[in-house]
Amino acid sequence: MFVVNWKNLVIALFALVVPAALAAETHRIIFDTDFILPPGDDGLALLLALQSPEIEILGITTVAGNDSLEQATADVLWLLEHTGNVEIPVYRGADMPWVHEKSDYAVRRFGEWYSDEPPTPPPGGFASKSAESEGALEFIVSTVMDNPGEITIVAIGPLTNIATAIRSHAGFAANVRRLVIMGGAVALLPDGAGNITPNAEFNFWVDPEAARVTLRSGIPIMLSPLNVSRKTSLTKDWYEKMIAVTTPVTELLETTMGPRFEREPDRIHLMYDQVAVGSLIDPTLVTTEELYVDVDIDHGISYGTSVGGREIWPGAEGAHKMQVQYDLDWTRFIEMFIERMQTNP
Ligand SMILES: [Ca+2]
Repeated sequence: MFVVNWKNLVIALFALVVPAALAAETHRIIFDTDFILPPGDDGLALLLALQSPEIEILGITTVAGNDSLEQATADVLWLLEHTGNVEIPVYRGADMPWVHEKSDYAVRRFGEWYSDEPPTPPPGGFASKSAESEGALEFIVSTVMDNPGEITIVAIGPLTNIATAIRSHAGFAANVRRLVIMGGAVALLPDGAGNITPNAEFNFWVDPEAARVTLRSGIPIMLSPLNVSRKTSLTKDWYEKMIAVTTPVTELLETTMGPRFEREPDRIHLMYDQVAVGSLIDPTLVTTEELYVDVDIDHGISYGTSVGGREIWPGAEGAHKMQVQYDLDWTRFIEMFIERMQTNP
């Protein structure tokens, strides 16, 4: 007679289920970027994602920000080709913010988001890999809707593509697993000044209307604002530790970052987008506070400024709560970053 030994059955089931639960979660992500090559932050953030087994990049979507859309697209294709990642598809996104128009101020200050100049070739010439014919909006919406509740979006440029996806499809926001954003600066927390106007951070300032729609969408958000970027401090000493081991990635870093440290050996460089990616890999690296965060879209002196509060305040009735990073274990972060750069993929 067959008798079920319940104890053995439970042990067998436990052995099957527990290792899967304990295994590190792999984040399936869409990487949305106003890409610039290393030593620029998007380039280093992409290298960190590519070199990290916790992250699977389903596709890269480009947006105007640090540079024009076409330059960002050409440069990200180049980086993928030069790191042996040609299988990752790249989709062109928005080439201008929703409302913000080119201004004399924008031309004088950082960023080439408004530019319609043809892209200049990356070092050694354009990649032979091309962008997909499908656009970023279609890719973002279809990937999320085909995998409800499973896809994380890492958005490290102006939020034009993400907000357009939210606006274009009623069910989209509810089906995004989570959104990790580099953007904003929160005056309520330490180090909350802006970097493009006195109080506005660059990504949010380029497309304030898109930032507001995204932050109000109800998607669970982890925000990596300037407050936490300012806890980083990449010095020549750390750079030299990074390139002390020779791999294809550290050779690429030596070529791209080396001249900067030779020119200015004492300068301390901040890391922005890299922190957003790093916090997805290991959330214990950052300290957060849950705040309501909204974005000023009045075309006055605070256009594009993010405001964080512990309670809703007048004018911010549509704001949502999100995790806002304001501190970082810098040593543990940079040691992880260096270790990943030195790992052969
Ligand atoms: Ca960026």
